[in-house]
Amino acid sequence: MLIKLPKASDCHESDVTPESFYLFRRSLLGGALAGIAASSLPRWASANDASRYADVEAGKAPSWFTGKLPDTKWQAVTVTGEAITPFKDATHYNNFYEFGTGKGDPATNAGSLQTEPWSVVIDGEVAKPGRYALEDFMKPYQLEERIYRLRCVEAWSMVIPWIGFPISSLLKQVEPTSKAKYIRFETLQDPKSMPGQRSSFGLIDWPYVEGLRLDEAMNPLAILAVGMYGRELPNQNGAPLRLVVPWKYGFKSVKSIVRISLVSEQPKTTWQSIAADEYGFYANVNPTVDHPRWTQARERRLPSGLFSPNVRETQMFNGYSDEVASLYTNLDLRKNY
Ligand SMILES: Nc1nc2c(c(=O)[nH]1)N[C@H]1C(S)=C(S)[C@@H](COP(=O)(O)O)O[C@H]1N2
Ligand SMILES: [Mo]
Repeated sequence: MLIKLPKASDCHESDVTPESFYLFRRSLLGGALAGIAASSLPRWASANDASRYADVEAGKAPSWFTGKLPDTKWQAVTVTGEAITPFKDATHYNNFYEFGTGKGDPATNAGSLQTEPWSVVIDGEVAKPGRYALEDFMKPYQLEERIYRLRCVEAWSMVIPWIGFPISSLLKQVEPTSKAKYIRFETLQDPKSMPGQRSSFGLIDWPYVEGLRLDEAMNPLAILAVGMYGRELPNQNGAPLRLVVPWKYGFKSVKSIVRISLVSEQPKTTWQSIAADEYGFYANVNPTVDHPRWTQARERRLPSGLFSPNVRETQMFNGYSDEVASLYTNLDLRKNY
């Protein structure tokens, strides 16, 4: 976010949407594409994997993930009329400062992140705290595909097909007490595998922390993701577990989560600590409230180039007003940016 933006252009080019970037139509997919015996599965369960999208690199999915994948509710939420960002862009243009501040650094460096074994701590104001191996943590949840816009505070955006489950389902499991008012998420701290945490880039007080009000976390759009593009999360996108809150700027969507705490006070978040006048706790996408150093009225939809900047108008709550505006009826969004 400590970046120089190209001068925002006023042009509104209609998006070019190469066919290959769209979801493959389900009717085109046979079991053969999935590399599995289609006859052993119900028809609707075949080929529900990375072959749904063009040019997806195969990963090394853990068995708990591949075991759950056939039962995924595909396209549980989607965007219409907007192209899905190519996998290559979504995985090579990243913000993950633990692996460097350049957009290509996470793809280059995140291979050092060990995602297996992985454990998640649930603590704070809950009836059922605990420390879980990720495969046990995931047991209760059915996976859903959520195709969401992702709008970075730096004024670029993508459309990403996530795989995850609603945070409301997690909260049902762990039973917040009446004192729980916020939920706080913490990224792994491991300087051995995260070069950004050992560099002299001393601005950030690791680990990366984010948070939501409890009613925001309960909103059906708020998910914890374990996959994208029909496969498990690539490390640079926050494997093995990350937050996705599509109506907020991307920095709220904290990656590689190891601790989830229910708390009574508003948590102090990483970007607030760095520059409270630029990055607020709420961070709702809002085209009418500019960042002190640039406009938030428009965004570059990736892929974006010099000759096809692919600029579009930013929408209130990133286009999710119908679902989330009611959370903020009593809040001054100019003060609570
Ligand atoms: N731990 C951690 N989480 C993070 C970040 C980070 O630097 N560290 N960057 C955030 C920002 S600014 C954005 S835009 C999104 C980017 O997610 P993506 O790389 O999957 O597109 O991750 C967010 N989550
Ligand atoms: Mo961002």
